[in-house]
Amino acid sequence: MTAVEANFDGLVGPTHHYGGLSYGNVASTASKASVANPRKAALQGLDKMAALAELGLAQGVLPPQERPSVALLRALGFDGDDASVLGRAAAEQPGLLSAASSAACMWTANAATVSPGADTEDGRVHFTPANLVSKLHRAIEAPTTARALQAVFSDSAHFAHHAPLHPCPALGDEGAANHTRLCASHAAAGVEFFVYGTADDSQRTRFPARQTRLASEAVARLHGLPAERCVFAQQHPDAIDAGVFHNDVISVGNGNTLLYHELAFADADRSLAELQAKADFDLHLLEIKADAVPIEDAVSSYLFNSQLVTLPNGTMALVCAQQCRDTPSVWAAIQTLLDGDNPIATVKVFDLNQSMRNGGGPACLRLRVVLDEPQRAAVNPACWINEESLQALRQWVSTHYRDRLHVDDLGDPALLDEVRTALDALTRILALGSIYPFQLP
Ligand code: SUG
Repeated sequence: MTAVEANFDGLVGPTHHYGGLSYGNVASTASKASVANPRKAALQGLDKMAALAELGLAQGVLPPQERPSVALLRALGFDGDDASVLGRAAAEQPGLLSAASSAACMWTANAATVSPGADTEDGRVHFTPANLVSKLHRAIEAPTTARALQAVFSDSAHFAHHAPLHPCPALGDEGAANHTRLCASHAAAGVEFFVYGTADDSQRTRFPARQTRLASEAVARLHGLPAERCVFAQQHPDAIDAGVFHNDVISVGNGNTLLYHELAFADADRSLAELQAKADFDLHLLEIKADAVPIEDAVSSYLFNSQLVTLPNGTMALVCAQQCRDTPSVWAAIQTLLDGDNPIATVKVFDLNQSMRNGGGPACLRLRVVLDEPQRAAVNPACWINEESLQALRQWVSTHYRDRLHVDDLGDPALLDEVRTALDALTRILALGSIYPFQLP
């Protein structure tokens, strides 16, 4: 049986803005209250999806969530009709309104942890939506994410959906951003590599460590992964304090290759030896030294948030943000990789600046789902990216999105109407049925 790795990118929602909501994510803090361009953000994301589909990769799309979340604001005591809720929140608690309006679900690497059928006990693809408890604006994503994933991967013969872990700091779970899978080929059983920031909810870093070991272990158990094919490694605390809030900001794996920074892991030698021991294939462990790329350059360029993808010809491409080309140490490191004895043969550069300014690079924007042929055939067909869906989605964005959005605009009741009109149309384009709160009875 053959299998492909599909990338499901998050479609950037119409309320994309810079709220400064993610303490510990240096780009988010630096961009606070600057003017965003939601239309450009969504089109930049679609351009990346189009290019990966063009390379011959299986590319899907996941829908954005309904924002502002009037339900969150009501639950926090703002009442009256929708316009009054927004107006009061804007006047009294603009930070809460920003959290309720965040388009952060675009970063689908945080939507869920996904284990391919080749790795799981029952042969099904297992999904656990991330609870994202570390940040209010992200924690509210989980219930709708769960519904969206079930709408896209609905056939229970092929797909198993778990509930998000109980939402509490001890079980902080940020999904696939802290998880990668190494394998000889996508169809073969792999080794699942879980990276956590802290063992439980004790905090030993200046910036928050968002993922706990307890959570990663629970996900591995739920997915029915054999212990002899799982590795749990701790993130280096200095990396977290340099702005590495998710492990995918400092390492990326694909197939038999793991690309990582010297400062990625707390006990790198032990963790990587365990990884090599549990893999029944030769691993390419590609370490980038801090002398070559200082951690600050790694964080500002998002080198390790590049997507590492296997092309149909069997070589790998590094799909990076243009900040990598603009950072001399990083661009030099990429040239060294391309010249080296490893599977990475090409680099593709993308302008994802709208997302990057909130700390979201190429790999943040995608959720990887490995699918064998029957599983691939069972995916909601309207969620695949092809010429037709791209045209419909680009047209949809151009019709419904603003080209300028600032935190001060979020209380505008017209924005809520625009969003609902847009999302209603989107559920038809992506054949999702009713998944949004405003569509539910
Ligand atoms: O959770 N930024 C996101 C970025 C997530 C990146 N994902 C991965 N590394 N996989 C976060 O910090 C900023 C929102 C704002 O400030 O408006 C934000 O949520």
